[in-house]
Amino acid sequence: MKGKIKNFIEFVSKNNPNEPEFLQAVDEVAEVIIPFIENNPKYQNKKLLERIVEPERVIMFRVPWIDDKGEVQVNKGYRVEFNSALGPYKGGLRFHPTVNLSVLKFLGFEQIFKNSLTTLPLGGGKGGSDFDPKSKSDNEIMRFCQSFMTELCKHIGADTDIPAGDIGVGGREIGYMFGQYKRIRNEFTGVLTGKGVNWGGSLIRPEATGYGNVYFAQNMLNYVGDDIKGKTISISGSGNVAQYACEKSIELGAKVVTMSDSSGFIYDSEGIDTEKLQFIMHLKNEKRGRIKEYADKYDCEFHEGRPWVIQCDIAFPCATQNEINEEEAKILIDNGCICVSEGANMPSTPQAIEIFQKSKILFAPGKASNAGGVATSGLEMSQNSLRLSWTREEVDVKLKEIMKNIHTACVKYGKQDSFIDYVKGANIAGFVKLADAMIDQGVV
Ligand code: NDP
Ligand code: 2IT
Repeated sequence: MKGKIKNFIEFVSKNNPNEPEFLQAVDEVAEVIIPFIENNPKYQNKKLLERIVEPERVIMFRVPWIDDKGEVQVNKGYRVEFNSALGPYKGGLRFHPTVNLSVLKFLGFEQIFKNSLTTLPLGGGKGGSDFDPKSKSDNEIMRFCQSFMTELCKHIGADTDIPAGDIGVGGREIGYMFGQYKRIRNEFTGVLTGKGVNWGGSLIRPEATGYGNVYFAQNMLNYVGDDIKGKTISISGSGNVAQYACEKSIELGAKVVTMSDSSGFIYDSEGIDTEKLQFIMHLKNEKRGRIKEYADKYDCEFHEGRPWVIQCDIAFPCATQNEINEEEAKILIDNGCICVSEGANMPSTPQAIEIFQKSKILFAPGKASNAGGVATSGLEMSQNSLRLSWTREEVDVKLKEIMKNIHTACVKYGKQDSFIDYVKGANIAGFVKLADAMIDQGVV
């Protein structure tokens, strides 16, 4: 078995040179799915995994724009349309200087399995640009988004490919891109999700990834007779996912002691309360400032680096990929951490995951625990098609139900003698639905 997995990884590596993040994501899936296929003849001799690792289509384009000084700038634009067996391509857009094909292929690949887990009719895709939105004016952001959409609008559509937000892409960027799409295509459709609630967006979509992650953690804890109430929580990041993971954690009676950005983290031993969280939301969403300003205002600790050195019962990594390494995983375990639920995509390195699993703590991979965001995007698409909007409560009930169902699916396929292997559970549950659809649809 080890040989089969090794051969497969070598094959993918040879076909996709210089794509370490993509390979990391494929490796995690292959370790689980190759043995599963070995035991299930139905999935053999169809080259299913070989087909899944090859995107159906990759679009790369030039994004020229003019900055406030009148100078021409050029960025790279991408959309990876990975798999449409379960529905139109669906997944976010990331604007960050670290964006490249490897990063977007890892995200698109993860998205296929995640979207399958949501139980909604969603294929997988991802896109973005190496554009850095930091310290750009609103006008520069608008001109960039318009140029980006001028090309992207040729490739997407409400029944083809429906992008949304991710790092560096929030309500403001979605608004500018939607405006340009509508202008060029002369169509008011649900071509993007994460739209403003006045023009087709869904209530709870901004909250959904963070809330969904907390719901997933609560499901894991409840399953072993525990509860989030009274727990000390460490969160990384201070963007969309982190903010709403913090809000829901506070609401459910936990104490959140850290948040971070790329400069460092704040440690508030008293706990971040609702009022302090409002300060962070204003700081990050309106002022676009640095998290250090929180430490200055509330007179608490600020440190460079990542928050995993702080004692916590639960960790919610909500910033970016590979932000918990082996050493940090050991520190978390030594400090008594009992649950890690990934809000970000692939925030734990493979070595860190191994530590968590050996320690048998509750560990949820992002494709399961952060699926609430894209699931609520799916609900936004449903509302757009119906041309009506559901209340906050209606959407929240559906989100909770979806997270519970994902948890149940993970337990079904991941149950071991003494713990639940959520990595195995999520990968197999995601794969089965996808593979069945691919078999039904023939070799395409
Ligand atoms: P935001 O842009 O709103 O926030 C990102 C946060 O992470 C910021 O605090 C940012 O700090 C920090 N960050 C980003 N890159 C790095 C880095 N290289 N090193 C350290 N810190 C970093 O993004 P989101 O909250 O939307 O996304 C966070 C994570 O959640 C990503 O992994 C994303 O893929 C994932 N995700 C998002 C979903 C969504 O609906 N938005 C859905 C599912 C997953 P700074 O401001 O200093 O850059
Ligand atoms: O990683 C993700 O799931 C997202 N960034 C959200 C994608 C979406 O289409 O809502």
